[in-house]
Amino acid sequence: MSIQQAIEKIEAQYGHQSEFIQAAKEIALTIKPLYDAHPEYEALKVFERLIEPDRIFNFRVNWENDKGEVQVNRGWRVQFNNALGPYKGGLRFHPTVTESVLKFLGFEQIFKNALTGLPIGGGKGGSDFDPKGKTDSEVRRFCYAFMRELHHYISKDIDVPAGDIGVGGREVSYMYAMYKNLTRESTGVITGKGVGFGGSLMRTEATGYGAVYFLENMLKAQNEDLEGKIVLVSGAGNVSLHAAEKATALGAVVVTVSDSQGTLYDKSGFNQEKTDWLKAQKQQSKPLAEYVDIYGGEWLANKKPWSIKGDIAIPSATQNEVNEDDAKLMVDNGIKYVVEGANMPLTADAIDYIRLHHVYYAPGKAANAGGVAVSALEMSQNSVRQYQTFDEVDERLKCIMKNIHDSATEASEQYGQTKNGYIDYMAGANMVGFKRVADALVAYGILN
Ligand code: NDP
Ligand code: 2IT
Repeated sequence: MSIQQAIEKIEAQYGHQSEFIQAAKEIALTIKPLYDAHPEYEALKVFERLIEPDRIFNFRVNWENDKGEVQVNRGWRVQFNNALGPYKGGLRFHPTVTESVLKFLGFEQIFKNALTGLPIGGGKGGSDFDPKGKTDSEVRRFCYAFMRELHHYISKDIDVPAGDIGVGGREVSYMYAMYKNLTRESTGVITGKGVGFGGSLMRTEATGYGAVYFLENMLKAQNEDLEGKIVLVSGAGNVSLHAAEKATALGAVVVTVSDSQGTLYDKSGFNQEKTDWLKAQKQQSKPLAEYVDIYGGEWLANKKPWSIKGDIAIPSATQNEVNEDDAKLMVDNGIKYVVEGANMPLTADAIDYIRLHHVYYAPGKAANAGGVAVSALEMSQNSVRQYQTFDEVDERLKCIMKNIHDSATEASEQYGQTKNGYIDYMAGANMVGFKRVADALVAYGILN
């Protein structure tokens, strides 16, 4: 079965899962030169096998709110592919979570994890639970109830979850506590734990910092650096604020962050004091708009950041937040580099538009792989029961992001995707990640 036929098959079967189809098509479109060079892939139906998750667990979560009322949510864990190692990937708690969203995230995670060069397969999970407006005790009861179900399917060598949207250190701690309570194991089965009870230093910062390390490599390839560059960041969560923090530390001027209510624009840039304020504000679920009363700048209610002039965009909120009109705005406003902090923040049309206009484009699979990479380092620290220092982890992260950058560049050149000096990071990264997984599947025969 050709790649095209495999796509037609999932469109017929899962046509309603638009996010998953979008992610599968993106890979399909870019790996063709690699697939054509390896007839064994088609002979063993590697693509057709890879687009079907190994299994999906789908469960009900009952919990009680503060009034003692019973609440019911849906939970999932998608174990997509474990050719390279235990299933690995985050848990998302957000009302927009569906099986389609988790399948797209799990599918992307396979190739992202392969790109890190570490022994981890791909998975994702979560719930349609909405943490907004919930008290701490409600979040705690939900996390306990969620893990009471999930623990049946995970273990340190089988499947190791972590955080994602709506799941940070607090939620990970509650879930880890319930896992330990039920299994009586201290194997560190979820990553992103608190430092001091199994967590790795730098895991909190890793995704945002890693994205900026990737960007540094992209700039270097064009004989540029971050000094004085104007950066637009979207989102105001874990990834966004750490990307903003690292870009600022390296000399850039980050002028926007945003959330579901609008965009905060400060043309003088978010220095460390302002970034710390933003972190504290979001931690307490308070409005970003209050920033203006303290530090000045502008609050653009219900607006995205892309109408502002800049050199670099780092969309770091959620999938499909940048559509074709936004992409046009980016190009018109001078953006030369787009680095995806989020997973699939650009629609397919937006990607086409910016690539057509030769904007350097780092797909999430490559650019935001630093988070899961440091999760894998947390797993190895848990296995040997020793901690690494902040600087040791930071050095490993820099090295991993450089390797991803360089291997994607090399593949873009090798398969003729670099034209007139334009490095096609999307094609390059997809081919490198896909090849590592596909070669393992070929070696295994038809198991896996
Ligand atoms: P957080 O929950 O910390 O922050 C999410 C941010 O995005 C918030 O500012 C939130 O706004 C905004 N947001 C979320 N959903 C929407 C939406 N539907 N519309 C508008 N704004 C939205 O999540 P993370 O920072 O962890 O994750 C952000 C992205 O990065 C996701 O795509 C995630 O998959 C990806 N990612 C995360 C990694 C990690 O290690 N955490 C690793 C790799 C990728 P508000 O506060 O108003 O809800
Ligand atoms: O999308 C992602 O890579 C994550 N949310 C992090 C996954 C992980 O296992 O650390």
